[in-house]
Amino acid sequence: MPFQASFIHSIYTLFMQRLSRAISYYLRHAPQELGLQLEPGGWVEVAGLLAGLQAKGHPCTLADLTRLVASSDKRRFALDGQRIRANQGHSVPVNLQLTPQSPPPLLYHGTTARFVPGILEQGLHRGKRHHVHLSQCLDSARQVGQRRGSVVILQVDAESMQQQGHPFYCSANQVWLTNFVPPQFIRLTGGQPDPG
Ligand code: HQG
Repeated sequence: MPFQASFIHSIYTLFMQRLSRAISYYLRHAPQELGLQLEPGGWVEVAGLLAGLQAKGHPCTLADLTRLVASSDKRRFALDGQRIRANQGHSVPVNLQLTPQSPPPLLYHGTTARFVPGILEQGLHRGKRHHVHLSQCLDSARQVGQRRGSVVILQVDAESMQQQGHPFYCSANQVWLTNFVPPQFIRLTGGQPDPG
């Protein structure tokens, strides 16, 4: 790529990363800061989001937003006509209209070494979010855990949990969600990445 094109590409990539972080924040944690209220499912009007972002110094066009939704590695957002939402990860009250589903027998949670003693003693808590987030594959769990440093991957016996009455939900971007994972269902893994 010629130097000038590569420079513009890098600037645009940075712009999109910043935009993604801003939209994650507003749609999951602070819609009121943009004067928005989440509808059932977590939806807001695209026009309201664009206007709110503009007012907060994150100007973006509908084309930027569409590209962001399509290119998000984790499919963090969804567009539905004139509406947009974050698929999961909220801390504000919202009814995501999830229905309980049967999980795969094993799920994984990526975390960091310093949290492990507390988790093995008290279980996995949802913290400020609505749910504990779990992944179907080791690689996704590894990426989540790496955000905080030295990664440890925990294996969750989802099948036994479900048999004992713990509900599971699956978000539109394939994150498995549950309310709490008691310690007896958690095991340390070697954390080897998926072969494929
Ligand atoms: C830990 C990102 C001590 C837990 C990611 C985690 C994910 C405990 C942290 C999504 C504990 C909470 C969610 C206990 C839980 N003692 N520590 N008893 N129970 N923890 O960010 O799962 O990129 O709320 O292990 O990729 O890390 O934003 O949850 O480390 O999908 O789209 O407490 O956020 O998605 O941290 O991440 P978080 P998470 P995005």
